[in-house]
Amino acid sequence: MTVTQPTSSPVETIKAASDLLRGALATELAAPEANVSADSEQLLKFHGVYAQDDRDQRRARSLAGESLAYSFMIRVAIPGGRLTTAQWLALDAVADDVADGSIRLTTRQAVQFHGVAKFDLRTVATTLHGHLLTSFAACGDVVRNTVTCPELALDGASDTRCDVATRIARAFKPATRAHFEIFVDGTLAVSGGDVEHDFYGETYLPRKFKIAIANPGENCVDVYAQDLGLVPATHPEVGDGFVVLVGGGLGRSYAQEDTFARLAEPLTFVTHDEVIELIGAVVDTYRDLGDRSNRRRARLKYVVADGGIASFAKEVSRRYGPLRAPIAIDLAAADDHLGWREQQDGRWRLGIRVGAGRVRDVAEGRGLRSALREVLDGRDLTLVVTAQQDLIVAGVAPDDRAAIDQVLKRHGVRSLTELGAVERTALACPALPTCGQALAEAERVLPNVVDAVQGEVDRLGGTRRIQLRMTGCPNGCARPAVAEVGVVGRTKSTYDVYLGGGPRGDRLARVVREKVKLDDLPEVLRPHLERWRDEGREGESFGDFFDRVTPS
Ligand code: SRM
Ligand code: SF4
Repeated sequence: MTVTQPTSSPVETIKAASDLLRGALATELAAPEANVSADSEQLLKFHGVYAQDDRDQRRARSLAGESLAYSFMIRVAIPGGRLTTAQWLALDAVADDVADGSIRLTTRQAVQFHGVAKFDLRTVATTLHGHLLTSFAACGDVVRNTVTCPELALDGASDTRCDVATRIARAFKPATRAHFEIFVDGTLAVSGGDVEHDFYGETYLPRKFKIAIANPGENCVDVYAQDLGLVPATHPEVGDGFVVLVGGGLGRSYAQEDTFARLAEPLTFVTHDEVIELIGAVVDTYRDLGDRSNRRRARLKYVVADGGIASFAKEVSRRYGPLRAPIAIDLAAADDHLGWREQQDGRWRLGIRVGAGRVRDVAEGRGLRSALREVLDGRDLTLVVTAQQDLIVAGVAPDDRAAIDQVLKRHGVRSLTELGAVERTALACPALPTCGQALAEAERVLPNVVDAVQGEVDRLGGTRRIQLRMTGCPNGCARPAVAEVGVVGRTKSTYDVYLGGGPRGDRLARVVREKVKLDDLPEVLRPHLERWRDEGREGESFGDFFDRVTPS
């Protein structure tokens, strides 16, 4: 594989000059301004912090000659999405004390706070640190939060399997003490003693690097959408381990035609003991071969796509040693993990649907946030954020289920039987007003879009499920590129409509209509849905049907 590295992008220069992610952060965070410099915005990302402004206020403020309404988003990396009761309650307090009153569960099992003032960033970081949580490396050009199927994290898996996300987090968390010094301790050590891992070096990775671990049986984590995916399997010769997939990623840019969504493909099989070293070799390969000149084409998927998987495998094996051939995997449709399920230890867990991942109250003391506080009061439970932006409350004693149901009901949290089929699995990214990249609305209009799509599904008669995912731009944060119906922001008032992904997450959806107004979405979907009703095979999902009958 030949590598040419022309001029580095400006972010590469910022990283190189940052003294391992310090830059001028300490000074700028203490300065009276509400925002930070553009260079510091880039470095803040590594610390899990995004500079944002309230886009609803942009126009009025600019007309009034006022500065933007700056605030910050903080993302907390939670390996496998697993939290203790004490950790959840600490996050709940942060939501009120310094954020906008909501806890936002993400499509990668993390938690975000929006609307945090610059001067409160350290308070949040200290609180997180006190509860063995951190925002460090939740964003930035590093190995990100590893997503794990809740089934592996909660039961049905050996310790070695369910601990992999934590082992990955430990192995690939940057070594620099910058975060602790700047955000937690407040005292900057005299620099020079800090050494970063070789796989990062002073300029870290070309871009973000995402890992997910699927359940052997189903694909709730969208394992094909990852830079590196692990699928537990048993090898006929070496026993238990993982099939390793590489080169997935869903973001693309309207402005740059050589960007695209791509599914990961099999690279090798590793045992549990080998997995960290193999990931290290893939990360090394990416560090060396990833594009550092153009951030839009800097993800691993372009290295794999441009050179081909065979050439990529050769590069990895140069750094790792001979690679075993991968074995076949067969992932079924994603489980949404919702409702009451019995655990292997005889306790129960409840998967609660959280619309677009936004945990908040609808009135003072009433709503999901308050309900969860009440549920956790006097109980020692485990919580798991899912990759579908939902929350599982686990470890419930069998005779305690009714009491928990009552608390949720009193707070207006609807049970599984009260949810519509479309609503049950619909995802949306935050988009406006917080996301600086949003071209159109997503989370805020999701309930209306769900109603519109549900209306069309109801017209078909019977009970059918369909998977809807919506984003405010083609970066694809709610993974619309692999959905049965993907609605992707194109302009302020229009969306591109994608159809034909599927619940197994192993196929890319295809664009069927561009620049559609939301009011026209039912009309665009109707003929496809009617054809599914009339010509679909018994039990065939909409995505599978669309893919079967639509020539590519
Ligand atoms: Fe994302 C950037 C939100 C999962 C692809 N994503 C952003 C930013 C930080 C906007 C920005 O750069 O200024 C968004 C913050 C908005 C806000 O106000 O909170 C944002 N992404 C999210 C979350 C919160 C969406 C959600 O509804 O939950 C997810 C947080 C995950 C986490 O906990 O780490 C989130 N983002 C994803 C996913 C899905 C996934 O990883 O499973 C993708 C597609 C997969 C992929 O990476 O290809 C995704 N986000 C992007 C991209 C495109 C990257 C690319 O290389 O193509 C961007 C833009 C960028 O990085 O410059 C982006
Ligand atoms: Fe923002 Fe686009 Fe991601 Fe939505 S998909 S959160 S609009 S970057």
